[in-house]
Amino acid sequence: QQMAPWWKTATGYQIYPRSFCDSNGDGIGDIPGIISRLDHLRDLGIGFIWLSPVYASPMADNGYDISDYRDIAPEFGTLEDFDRLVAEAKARDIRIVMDLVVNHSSSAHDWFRAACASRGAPEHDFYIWRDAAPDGGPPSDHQACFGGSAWTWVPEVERYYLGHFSPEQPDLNWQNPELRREIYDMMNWWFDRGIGGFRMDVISVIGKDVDAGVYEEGPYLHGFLQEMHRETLAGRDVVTVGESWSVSPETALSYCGRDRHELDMVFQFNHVTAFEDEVAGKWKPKPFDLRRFKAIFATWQGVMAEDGWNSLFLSNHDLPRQVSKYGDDGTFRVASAKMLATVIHLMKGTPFVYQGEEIGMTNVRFERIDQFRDVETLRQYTGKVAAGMAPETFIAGANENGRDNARTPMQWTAGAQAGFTDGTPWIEVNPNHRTINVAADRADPDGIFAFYRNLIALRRERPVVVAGRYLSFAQDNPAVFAFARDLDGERVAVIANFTGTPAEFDVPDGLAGAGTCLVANHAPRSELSGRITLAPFEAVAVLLAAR
Ligand code: TEU
Ligand code: CA
Repeated sequence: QQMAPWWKTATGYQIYPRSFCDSNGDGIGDIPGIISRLDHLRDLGIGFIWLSPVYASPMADNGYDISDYRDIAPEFGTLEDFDRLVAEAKARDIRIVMDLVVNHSSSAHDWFRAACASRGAPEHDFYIWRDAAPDGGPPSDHQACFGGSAWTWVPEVERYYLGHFSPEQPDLNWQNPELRREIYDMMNWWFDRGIGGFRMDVISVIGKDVDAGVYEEGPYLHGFLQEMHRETLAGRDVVTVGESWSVSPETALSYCGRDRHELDMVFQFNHVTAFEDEVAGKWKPKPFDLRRFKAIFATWQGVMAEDGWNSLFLSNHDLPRQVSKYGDDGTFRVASAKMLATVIHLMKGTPFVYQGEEIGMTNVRFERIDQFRDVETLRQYTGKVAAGMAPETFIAGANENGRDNARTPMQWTAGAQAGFTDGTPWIEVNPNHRTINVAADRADPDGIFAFYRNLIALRRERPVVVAGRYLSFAQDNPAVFAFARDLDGERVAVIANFTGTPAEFDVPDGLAGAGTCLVANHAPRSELSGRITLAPFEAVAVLLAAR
């Protein structure tokens, strides 16, 4: 029997370095700070860290704008610090997965500087240039993700360049083979330093056909990914996760099917975008509907049943805090944080925990625009308020769905600045750190951290959690998420109440039986049968005795 690769039994943990732990009092989290907290992650039981970008960068988008792919930003540390992180993590059985941001570079990259100086420079073609429209305006009306035109005029070369995200993030021209060679060499350089893989930022955009107006999942995408695999990934024991906001159940296996030789898995956002407005996006959320949410997960579990592999997450550095978004960050904060974790961690795939999630950190409530730091929030604010939106309305939306919710500092203690820094943090700490913090949660045997540790250990120890077939139940129930996992005659039944009120639930035949309670955030249950009453946000998983 073939052993599952390490990344199928491991749980990932995402670190947003700027907000994790500051070692030198400048208010910015850094690599020595991460090293000082590795024992926290070892205790949690994770197998790898996805490290958001630590490369040299002017930080227009907190490192998703890279000016040197082979150096570390001074505020985060040095290459020696990075090597030490890899070694110290390895000593704790943790691998370091880096963020690969190669759809665009920073406008401060040497390549871009050369590209702007002359049309004749070899680097000019590393970027995407178009002539002005006949009226002198941009070549198309394509809008940048963070607001405004995606095209910026450079007088020296008398052309516009594409910045699909922002002008500080000029898109790299993947059509240029020398550019691709540079990227593959750089990836190999990091692999040779001992990293465990890459999370690939907006990878579905690299194959774009700009003149056809096709940005997502363009015609060149899979050719590039297959070439990248041949040139860097083949034969290495690493993990790759491609981020894609456009990937669908129909296209998913074209990235991670076993015969594709591209990626191991994708981060897909169908469960996020389903509740966003088609035009206004996350700034105009739709009401949550558990039936739709369950159907999306069931579809993805089905797509990856025999081939490919799912990544499992509700949170990252671009999303609101999951307990605020899908649970209850007031009365039932602890119960609902555990309930959400139960559902995600017991599906088939590789779960990703976002820093602070393991102690139930919540959204923050800012009152003034000057408290926000995120480039997307600030640019959208300018655009939307200029178009007539009331500032309070925008701020309410940003407090609900904005990216800074995930970026307030990690709450280590109840003390000053949550123990994140001895100085002034680059973004305010959430005042609720006085009650919600690592020290308090870890001191509680019934805390959220202890619960996550149990879930993560279950995945390491029980093959049914890794490889079991996923079966949906009670799909029409608007309050309860219920499923089973099956492997070699073993069945785990999972039942979760997604609401803050008690839920009557008729246990379906497939989930009924007696056995061992593996997970419970309420009184443990070892028997499931007939009509049961689930407490608010109750979640339970029972390993049913053979039936
Ligand atoms: O995000 C991809 C992306 O499309 C986001 O802009 C997303 O639409 C937005 O965050 C939703 O609010 C990746 C990174 O995760 C993000 O942090 C970067 O800003 C972005 O790429 C550009 O590199
Ligand atoms: Ca620092």
